[in-house]
Parts: sequence; C-alpha cells; structure tokens
Amino acid sequence: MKNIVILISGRGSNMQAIVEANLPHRIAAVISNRADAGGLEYAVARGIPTAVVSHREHPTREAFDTVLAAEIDRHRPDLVVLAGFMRILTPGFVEHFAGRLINIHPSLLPSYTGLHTHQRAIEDGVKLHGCTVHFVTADLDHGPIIAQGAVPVLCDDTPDTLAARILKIEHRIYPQAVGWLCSGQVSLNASGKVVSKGAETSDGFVISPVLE
Ligand code: NHR
Ligand code: GAR
Repeated sequence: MKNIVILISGRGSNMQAIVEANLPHRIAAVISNRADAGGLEYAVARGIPTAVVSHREHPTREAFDTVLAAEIDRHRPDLVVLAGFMRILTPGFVEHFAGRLINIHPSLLPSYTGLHTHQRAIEDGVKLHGCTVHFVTADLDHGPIIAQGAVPVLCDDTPDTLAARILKIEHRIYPQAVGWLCSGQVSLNASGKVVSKGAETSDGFVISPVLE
C-alpha cells in the first residue's frame, strides 16, 4: 500500500474527492499552510492525521519549505498531492520530492498558468477550458502533464459558473490520476516524459459549441 500526503490551503474538495475514491492506498496525512483551511475539519472527521505549517511563521520561503518538507517526510510518502495548495514551492523542495509531487491546475496547461485562470479564459473568448494534473517542477505550472479534462465555455459564463463546471471534472480526473500513479499504470520516465501502460484510447472528443 502506498502512502499519500495531501497539501491544501482551503476548502479541500479535491482532497475529499481523493479520500472518497477509496483508493487502495493510505492517506497518511493532510497538511495545510493555513490553520483556517476548511478541508482540515473534514480530514479530522475522517480520522486522517493533520498538521498545519504556517507560511506566516517563517521568514523566508526556504525556511517554510524546509519545515514543510520535514513534516511531509515524517509520513514517508510515495506521492505528495497539491490540492488547492496556494504557496509557490522553492526549487530545493521540488527537487527533494522530484517524481512524486503532483498538482491540479484549473486550466488546460500550458494555457493560463498562474492565478485567475477562469477570468482570463472568459476574457479571451476561448470555447474550451479545463483542468490539468501535472508533476510539479521548479518551473511554475510547466511540469510534465499527466491528465487533462475539458469543458465548454458558455457565452454567459462568469468565473464562478466556469469554475464550478471545471471543479466537477477535477474531482473525476484527480483521484484517477492518483490511482494510476500509485499503481504504476502511469509513470515518469528517466527523460522526464509521462508514460502510460494502457490507460490511453483514441476515443472521445469535445467540440464546443456542439455541432448541429
Ligand atoms: N511550486 C512550484 N515550484 N511549481 C509548481 O508548478 C507549483 C508550485 C506551487 C503550487 C499550484 C499552482 C496552481 O495550480 C502550484 C504549482 C499558487 C500560486 C501563487 O502565485 C501560483 C500557482 C499555483 C499556486 N501563489 C502565491 C505565492 O506567493 C500566493 C497566492 C495566495 O496565497 O493566494 O506563493 O495554480
Ligand atoms: C481547485 O479548482 C484547484 O484547481 C485550484 O483551486 C481550487 C481548489 O479547490 N487550484 C489552484 O488554483 C492552485 N493555484 P479545493 O480546495 O476545493 O480542492
């Protein structure tokens, strides 16, 4: 059984989706950089060990990341999952967890890296938007892509309605991607490329708006 550590900063709905997927792996801990993260209560109620490492109590990003890495390492994780975790991580931290650190980002990367992705997609008038599960590297939101999900963007969408549509897809692809990585069905090869044993098919497409 693999050990998974999940990092959150807020409500933790992706964490919840991963917990409720009942994967044959142990959620060893949920760690937040904010004591008021809503997701912590859920984890406590499920009997999952929790910890808070507050970025505000550390003078530099390096100091915060050193303490955070030590807290994560106590749980001997095979996989570290960022689920709405909002602090940019230093190259030293990323290197320490290389190949076992993943994130879900609310856009079809490499489009719309960074913050406020839904607002920017609406402003640009794109017809498809979505979410991406990727390995975390020092290059923000540019690590190797594991899985993506797309949704239509509607003419009257607001950032909130679009975010809600995408969140549903996040809750489906993130547990799946965690499962694939833990089972070895999907992995990162020595050249830093994501390789898949059989999870791929050429079926399925999304056209937006739909054809008549
Ligand atoms: N760290 C590295 N090195 N590489 C990545 O790809 C990372 C990362 C840390 C977090 C998640 C990412 C996202 O999915 C993520 C990917 C926060 C910010 C940010 O600007 C940017 C990207 C992501 C998460 N954070 C501000 C900061 O100063 C704080 C913002 C806040 O607290 O609201 O760290 O979008
Ligand atoms: C999710 O939509 C996730 O993709 C996004 O924040 C939300 C967290 O929701 N992540 C980022 O924007 C990272 N910068 P959750 O806490 O309910 O999982």
